[in-house]
Amino acid sequence: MEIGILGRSLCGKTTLFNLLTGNEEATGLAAGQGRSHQGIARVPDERLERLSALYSPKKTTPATVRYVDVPALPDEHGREGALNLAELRTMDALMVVLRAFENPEVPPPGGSIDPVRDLAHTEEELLLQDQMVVEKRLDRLARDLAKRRSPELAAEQKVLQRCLEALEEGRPLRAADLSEEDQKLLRGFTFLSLKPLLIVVNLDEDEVGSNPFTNPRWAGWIDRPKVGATAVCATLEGELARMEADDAAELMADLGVADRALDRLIQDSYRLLGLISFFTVGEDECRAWSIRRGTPAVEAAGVIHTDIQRGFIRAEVVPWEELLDAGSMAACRQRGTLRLEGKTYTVRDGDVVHFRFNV
Ligand SMILES: Nc1nc2c(ncn2[C@@H]2O[C@H](COP(=O)(O)OP(=O)(O)OP(=O)(O)O)[C@@H](O)[C@H]2O)c(=O)[nH]1
Ligand SMILES: [Mg+2]
Repeated sequence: MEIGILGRSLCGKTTLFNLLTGNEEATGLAAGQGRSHQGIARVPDERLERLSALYSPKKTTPATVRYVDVPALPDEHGREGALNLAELRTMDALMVVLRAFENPEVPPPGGSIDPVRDLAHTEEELLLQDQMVVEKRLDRLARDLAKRRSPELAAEQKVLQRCLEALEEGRPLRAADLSEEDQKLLRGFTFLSLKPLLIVVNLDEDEVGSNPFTNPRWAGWIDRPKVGATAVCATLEGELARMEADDAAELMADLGVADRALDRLIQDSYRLLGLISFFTVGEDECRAWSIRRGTPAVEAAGVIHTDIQRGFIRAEVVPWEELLDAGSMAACRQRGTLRLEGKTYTVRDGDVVHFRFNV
């Protein structure tokens, strides 16, 4: 599962991407018009940490999110170009970085700092792209339907007309009222405005700890379906990342910041992708595995190994809190809280699972 990072030039995309993934790509004006970068972030999960403290395993493996830092394309006039939309089409979700920091060394696009304007600018480009794709397909459909009757094509035309209406009204497809079936029909178009969107405001150092979204100008942007919103100060996060844990905690206390914005950002990304985690535990490894909400046990087994899926006998399941409370899987069995589940059991977020299989 991949999240594409987009935004106007010099809003801090690469800076944030480096912090999220531990990559060390060049940033700022000196980076020039870059190419895109890929990297992986570990999803912070207190549940896994606590399970790991119980088992002291050789290895602890968290869930991950893959980020792709997609630079704006250059144009003939200067740095600020069109968004690199072709590359974003294959992403599962988008993260738009909006500049709210002052920095005299790097001029902001549009000549001033205005994150709401920049979001509108970005969303407009996504809508325009989608509208072009819809119109082209509708033209084609009209021609084909004039030649022959086809219930499938007629159904597609109907859904696309609704999409066009939404787009013309300035509504993204993620906010259009589309059924599961409609969405399945639309999958091949890889519409950009249909993808879940994480709005990230890159705060000024002076604004650390503040919530920019209380400003009424954000109304209508953040309270939409499949949209997440969070604020972060990339500079502060960079400093915290370089500090010892004690010093970082002290600085955060001084600034009145309760949690690590970067951690929250990764967790929000994970949620936006529609992912949940189940755990496997043991002396060798404690590990978080990613599945979509609603995944049956037999498919969850397949995420670990196809052999386990093929030879699935049953799943032994206990919620993570119960395992911590009892102290071991054996103790859970004694207490009667370890459940035996079959192939169709829907795995829940935070389940600790031991699969019995036979190959
Ligand atoms: N003061 C301040 N500067 C920042 C912050 N975040 C990023 N910068 C600076 O802004 C400049 C641009 O950052 P980048 O991360 O390269 O921006 P970008 O969006 O990747 O830029 P392009 O890829 O060229 O579009 C760099 O010089 C960063 O050091 C911030 O929170 N505060
Ligand atoms: Mg960049």
